[in-house]
Formats: sequence, structure tokens, C-alpha cells
Amino acid sequence: MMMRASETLRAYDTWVIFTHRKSDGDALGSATALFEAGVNAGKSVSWYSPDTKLPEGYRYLSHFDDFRTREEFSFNDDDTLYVFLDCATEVRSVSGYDTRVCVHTLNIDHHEDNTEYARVNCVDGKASSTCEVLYRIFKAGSWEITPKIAESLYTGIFTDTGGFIFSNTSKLTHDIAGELIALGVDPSIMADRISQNKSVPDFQIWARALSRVKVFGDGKFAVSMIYADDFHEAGADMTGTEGLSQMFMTIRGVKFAAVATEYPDGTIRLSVRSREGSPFGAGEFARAFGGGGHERAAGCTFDFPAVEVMSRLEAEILRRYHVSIHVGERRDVLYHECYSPHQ
Ligand SMILES: [Mn+2]
Repeated sequence: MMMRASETLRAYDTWVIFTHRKSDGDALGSATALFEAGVNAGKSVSWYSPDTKLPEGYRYLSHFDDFRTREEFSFNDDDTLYVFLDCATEVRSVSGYDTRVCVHTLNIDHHEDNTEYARVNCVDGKASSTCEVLYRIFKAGSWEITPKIAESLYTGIFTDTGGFIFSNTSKLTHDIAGELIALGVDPSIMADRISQNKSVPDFQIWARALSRVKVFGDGKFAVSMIYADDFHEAGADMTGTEGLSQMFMTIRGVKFAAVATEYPDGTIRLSVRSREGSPFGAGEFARAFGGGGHERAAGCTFDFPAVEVMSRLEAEILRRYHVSIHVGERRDVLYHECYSPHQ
């Protein structure tokens, strides 16, 4: 699978890279790594994001400024390879682009719910990150991994594993990180750039979200919310919330967290996290509202007025929780009925 992806990349002189909305470290890391590898191999490369602005903290990545917006995209010709990175579905990824006209497509991803929409699909749902998959493609095809590429790949692996602490972190993840360090990555500098690099306005957004936390359901669930006015008042753009929902998982006993963000047009987006011990997974919850992602990290829209979001969210979570308790009790009853020594 890795070799086929590598050969597909080699076969085209022109690449167009697509990444998903609300760029995160893995999307940006994989896009900039592939961009650099393409340039080094003499390819003509361009990269389109549905975002109009990328999170400033990632400016250290090479080709950070080479992304173009949706408005600048137009379908070119038959000799172009369209590469989708970190995109579970075409729609979720490049919303607004008409990709049906793209014939030559390559899908590189690690989402378990990837719909394998491309002509060539290189999807490993067990991989920590798209950057990890891309690293394995580069290795399979003996692509040179320069220090710049190594930094980009390390960025995606670091962010998608929460700094090597999530359950998607494996020996292979650490082995690859180790190889990237051998290729020139400084882990301490990278941690500073990624985790200790918030702007003051972004920090204030986090403070507001943290102050509004509500924990309920035997301490298992945490919800919070950021309103559109918060961004306005703090002078923050909307790119600085990566990792925020994870912060609520640091509360002792919390197994499931959801953070709602109100966009200027009134749309509410949920960022959802779960861990072992949660009665339902983040992915399962997000899918119930038409979203998706990973089992333990997912997202969706939540179609309620902003003033009702917190209470609706609590109600939706508690409803599912009570169903799960009820099912659990019924299981106990059935077990008892089947195995009772009195029968
Ligand atoms: Mn990812």
C-alpha cells in the first residue's frame, strides 16, 4: 500500500494537495512535508485549504505561506495528481471544491471512517497520524527526508498523539519519532513551538472556555462553550483552539468532553473527546449529529441556538448515559436469570 502510494506520487509531475477545514498540526505537517518532498523531486506543487487563515503558531513549517484558499482553486488538466491528506471524506475535507472532476486522486489518511474515495487509497486506521503514514510512504519509496520534512512530519505525529500520550501512541510512533530526531529534529524545540506558543488572545479564549466548564453525570462528563463574542472581545481569530477540548480530559474522572464553539454565522461546532471508561465514544457521539472523526477524537455541528447549547449538550449526553446504564442493568438481570444457581 505504501509502495503504491509512492509510485503514484512519482508518476506525476504536478501535484495538487488538499487538506481539511480547521487546519491542525497533522494536516499542516503532512501538507508541508509533502510539499517540500515534491519540490525536492522537481515536481510542480500547489496546496489548497478551505481555511482562509492558518494557525500562526505553525509558521515555522516550511511552505507555511504557500497554501492557497478555496477561491483560488480551479481544476486544471489530466496530468495533475490530486492528493488528499488527513481527510476522512472528500466533502468534510475540501468542502466547497468540486472534486468530482478530479480523475487522478490519491488519499493518504489515518481516519478509521475514511470512505476510500480516491483512485489510490493509502489509509491506515491504526496509524497515529497522517504524518506517520506519509513517513512510511517516503521510506517505502526511498524519498529523501530532509530536516525540514522531518520537522513537518514530527509536528503531525506530536499533535495527533497529544505529545505522545494518547492511546494511538505505539512503539512504531516512538520509533518513527526517534528516526526523525536522528534526521535533525530537536524534540525540545518542537515541543516549545507546538505546546508553549499561545498568543495572549488565544490564551484568553482558553481561560473563558475553562471557566465555563460544567461537569456532571457522576463526574464522567465535561462540557464547555466559546461564544462568537469571546473571539471578538479577546481579539482572537478562530485558529487557536486546537487542543482545548483535550484540556477538559485532564479533569480527574472525566471520560468524555465536548466543547462547543459558536462561529460568526451562528453555526455551532462541537469538538468531542473520550477515553476508556466512557459509556460511548467521541466518534459515535459525533456521528449521531452527522459528524465524524476518530473513536476518541471527533467533531460535528450541533444545530441549536447558542443560548441553549450547554443545556442541550448536557441533556443529550445524559440521555445516552442513562440508556447505557439501563442496558448495563438489563445485562446484569439477564446474566442473573441465566446463571442463577436457583434455576
Ligand atoms: Mn490526523
